[in-house]
Amino acid sequence: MIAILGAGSLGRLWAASLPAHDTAFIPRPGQTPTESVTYRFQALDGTERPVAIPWLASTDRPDLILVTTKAGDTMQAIEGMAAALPVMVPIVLFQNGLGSQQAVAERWPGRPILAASTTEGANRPSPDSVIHAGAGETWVGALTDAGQSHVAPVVERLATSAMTVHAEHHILGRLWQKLVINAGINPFTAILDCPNGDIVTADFFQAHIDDLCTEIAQLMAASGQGGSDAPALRTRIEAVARATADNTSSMRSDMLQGRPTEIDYINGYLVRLGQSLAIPTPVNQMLTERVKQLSPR
Ligand code: KPL
Repeated sequence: MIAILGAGSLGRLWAASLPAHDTAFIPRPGQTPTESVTYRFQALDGTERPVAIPWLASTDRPDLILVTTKAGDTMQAIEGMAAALPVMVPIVLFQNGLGSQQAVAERWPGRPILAASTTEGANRPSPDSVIHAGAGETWVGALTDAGQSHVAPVVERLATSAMTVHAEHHILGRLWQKLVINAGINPFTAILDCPNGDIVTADFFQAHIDDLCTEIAQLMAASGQGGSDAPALRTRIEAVARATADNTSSMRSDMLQGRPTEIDYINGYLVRLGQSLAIPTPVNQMLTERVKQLSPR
């Protein structure tokens, strides 16, 4: 059985897409919910169906854990269940940004900790409905040595969802690629309160994007993630903003719904990395502060 920690839109997408009866949601510590998690699921082709996913019972023995919590909730959520989990059960982290994944791998170096980077699009227009809004791809790789031998079986298991899943030997590099996009789009959409496509022509974006990309390129080079210069990063950021022009970014969506954002794991991660590498990151710092001023955390 696959147990999913985090019943937000991504957790519900995987729960609805994996074979029926193979998934359960993990309750929060101290919670003993009885009813299943029920929602309407709209597939890519527009068809809708009801989904009912049980909560994991104390007698269940999951053999794979997917963690789909927000980055800021991840450590505490895993702390709450790790003691009860056999040490060789693989844990796959689906968090946005960077920082939370390394923290988990450092906290449990002997466990098979894997990370996933996904471009599947899912949203939750109401508490009891989830829409698979866009087909994407998911890459899975090991963060700890103990995770290496689990990559192929986990990929095979996740592929039973009919979503496209690949093994990725350089998962950190893959997470960096996504971080660049999120760092270059999300804070601008949150501060300007606009869909992704609108940032490209905004004065505020134009004023800061080149310096932001220079900071990110320096950090990548200093972290052994080189290969991209600042103009190439800008081109990629703008291409994704245009390709997802009508999207509300996850950060803007969090702000609009009064939820904490993941800024600490996106631009905030880059600021902390800059501090540890003595690389100044004034634009990342300004964006982090502006988003924090506007959001609940
Ligand atoms: O991943 C995204 C997000 O919103 O977090 C992008 C790529 C910006 C799409 O909206």
